[in-house]
Amino acid sequence: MTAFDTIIKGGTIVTAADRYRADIGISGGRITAIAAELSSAGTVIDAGGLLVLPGGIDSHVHLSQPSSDSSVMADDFQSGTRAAAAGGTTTVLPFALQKKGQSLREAVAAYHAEADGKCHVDVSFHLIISDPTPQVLGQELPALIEAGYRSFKVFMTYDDLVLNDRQLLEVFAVAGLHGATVMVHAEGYDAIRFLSEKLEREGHVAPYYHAISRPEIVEREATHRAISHAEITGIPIVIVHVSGREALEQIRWARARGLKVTAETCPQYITLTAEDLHDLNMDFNGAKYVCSPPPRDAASQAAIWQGLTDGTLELFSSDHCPFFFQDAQGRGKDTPKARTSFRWVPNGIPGVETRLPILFSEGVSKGRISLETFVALTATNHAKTYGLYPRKGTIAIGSDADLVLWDATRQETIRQANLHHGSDYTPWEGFEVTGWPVVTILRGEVVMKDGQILNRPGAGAYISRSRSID
Ligand code: DUC
Ligand code: ZN
Ligand code: ZN
Repeated sequence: MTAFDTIIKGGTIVTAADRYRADIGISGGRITAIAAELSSAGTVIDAGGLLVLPGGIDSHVHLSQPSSDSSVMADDFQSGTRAAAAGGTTTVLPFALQKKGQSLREAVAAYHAEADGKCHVDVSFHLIISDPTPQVLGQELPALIEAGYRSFKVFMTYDDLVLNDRQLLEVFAVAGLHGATVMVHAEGYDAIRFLSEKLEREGHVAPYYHAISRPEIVEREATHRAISHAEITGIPIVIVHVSGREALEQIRWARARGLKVTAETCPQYITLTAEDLHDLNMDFNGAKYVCSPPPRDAASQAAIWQGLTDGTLELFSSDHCPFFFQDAQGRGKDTPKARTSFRWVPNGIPGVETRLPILFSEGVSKGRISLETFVALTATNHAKTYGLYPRKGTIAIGSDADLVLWDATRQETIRQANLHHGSDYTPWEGFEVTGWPVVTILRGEVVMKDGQILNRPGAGAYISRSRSID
């Protein structure tokens, strides 16, 4: 009889609080011992010279999500979770989107059917509320929150998703009553429409004008409005994909008032700028970078780094929203219709696989953030915010043995050819990083080793969630 199923030997453990040399004993998929020296296991994984981090948690991922136009997501649950595993992420939180007129339960059932038997890593769903009917607010949503769907996203823009102020307030009130967490896409619908139509009238239709149609002020106004609605209804909120200084100022203002506002940012806001949307060769390449909010400028990137280091930004997610660039069936970003206006370019970029290396390299390797902050931003804070902690997001006795063995010195160049996602491009083609995941472990089983995916689709489980930790 061996004492453990697996021992991770000789690595440096890093959590959001500390770092130390120790072995980890795993039995039944959970961490059952942490000690200076452990022996007696079925499998011993040598982590000498490596960091042992909690597996990444990416709490903002879109998979198999339908669009109102003909574009189709480049990742389903199989390819999206394969890419997550390859990038050192062991839990993803995609969205179950309610279409207008659809019952929320029906939407949730449809996403479960999409995910069942396909996932390489663990999965839990946020809901997207697009049609807050009395039935949804009074019955479906409370029942689903009770059943473990403890977070949902609302949109302040997009024709098929936008909620008006009254609807936002109603939804926030239900969240408050039943203890759910609300994520807000804060960009103002009317301002975007006004600016987009003006740009189109002026003949400014190239992808670059996507960024001009959604300036920081549009994000700032909506962030302020969302915060005010949260104050009126007395609920905590999460402002997702914060892109720059103006929204950050609103979040700091809210916190100074004692409001519980959590903020998320993404790799695109520390590495890309609006200039990337420029079609310098008239090849429509700028569409590859069209996402919302759009990437800003160097000053905004500096503001985001400030927010990451001073604790204003607590979540670093990918907002993986993968489309094809050029797809023979006309389902990607580069279509005849999209070439008539930026308005028809699907909004979103792939990033679940590259999130951790980009933050590690730009943050830890360049000395901007500590290892502990890296772990907090990429795993622990997600688990706490969305009710997965301490089962996930840390390295502790009793936690799921979700780990990533990390080579802090390995230099890599991000190349589409080496990635595992379904998209036909990466916005970070040629981007050089220092720091790379070499082994990903999900509940004690090796999922990825040296870029090879080793578990079967369906090994990833659906995780029901409890209330978040304040
Ligand atoms: N919002 C997201 O959260 N993801 C992609 C597109 C968008 O607008
Ligand atoms: Zn959004
Ligand atoms: Zn998103």
